[in-house]
Amino acid sequence: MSEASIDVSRTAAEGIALAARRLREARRLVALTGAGISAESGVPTFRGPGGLWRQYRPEDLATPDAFARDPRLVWEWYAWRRQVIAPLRPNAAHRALVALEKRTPEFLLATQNVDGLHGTAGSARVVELHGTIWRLRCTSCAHTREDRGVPLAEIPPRCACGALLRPGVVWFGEALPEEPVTRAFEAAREAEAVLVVGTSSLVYPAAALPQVARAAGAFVIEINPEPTPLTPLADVSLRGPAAALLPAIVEGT
Ligand code: BJW
Ligand code: ZN
Repeated sequence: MSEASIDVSRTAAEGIALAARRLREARRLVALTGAGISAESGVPTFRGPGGLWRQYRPEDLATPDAFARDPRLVWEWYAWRRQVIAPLRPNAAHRALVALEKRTPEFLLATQNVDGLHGTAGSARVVELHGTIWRLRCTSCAHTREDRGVPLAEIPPRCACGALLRPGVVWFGEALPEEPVTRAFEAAREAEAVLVVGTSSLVYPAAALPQVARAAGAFVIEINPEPTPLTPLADVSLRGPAAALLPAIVEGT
């Protein structure tokens, strides 16, 4: 083994120990998760190798204009994703966040994911910043409904009022749901540490959450196999998959 590789592994071990200590000491914690935390469960990420955006253009599928132009095409994409996600199970990273929540006095998990796997794992203090793929919302009246049916009974699905239903997710150019965002940013301003797992840190306003926490004095821990725009701002950036690293820093505390 070269000297360089010995150095790298020692740095990684030190990073894990430091992250573990800061998580153990923090009484107020915020975790921000993205698609990468569900990657090892089998959920496709958006960007990067095999990411959803490599095959599809977001402007064709994840915008209000796209839905207005071709609701059937957009619904076929969401119906396919619902079918992919439905049988998938939470992984060790989701479970580590449940353990962290249980032992931390003030904890909030803000997720950008629409797959619902944090809830399935048992996380209770969760806000879904980009909504959920398991809720349908009417484009005309106030009706919403939880629907885990796979496949959907009709595409595109319709409300009893006759109007189209849409996926209960947040598309580009749409405002995020107010209450979850307010809760997340308030918690970020109060947090002693913020744990950022499996996100490219490219999509705003979610990407601003760790920046806000850091400006208010929080210790920033990032877990990601790749560097991101957040990496230079992080106090510890651990390079690797969440399902291995997250249990290590939670159980190592
Ligand atoms: C692993 C791993 C493993 C792999 N372990 N890690 C400022 C500047 C420029 C633009 C803007 C700005 N502020 C707002 C904007 C516009 C826009 C935006 O951010 N654009 C940028 C792309 C430039 N934002 C918006 O439009 C937002 N709305 C808004 O700002 O509204 C303003 C408004 C106010 C008032 C009235 C009206 C409007 C809305 C954003 C909605 C995003 N929606 C999507 C789709 C959701 C529905 C669906 O699922 O179909 O959300 S886009 C997509 O990206 C999805 C994700 O939640 C989001 C983030 O992606 P994420 O989670 O980071 O995934 P990836 O794939 O990008 O990254 C995965 C990462 O995991 C990688 O880093 C891997 O390395 C890593 N990884 N394996 C750990 N095993
Ligand atoms: Zn309706």
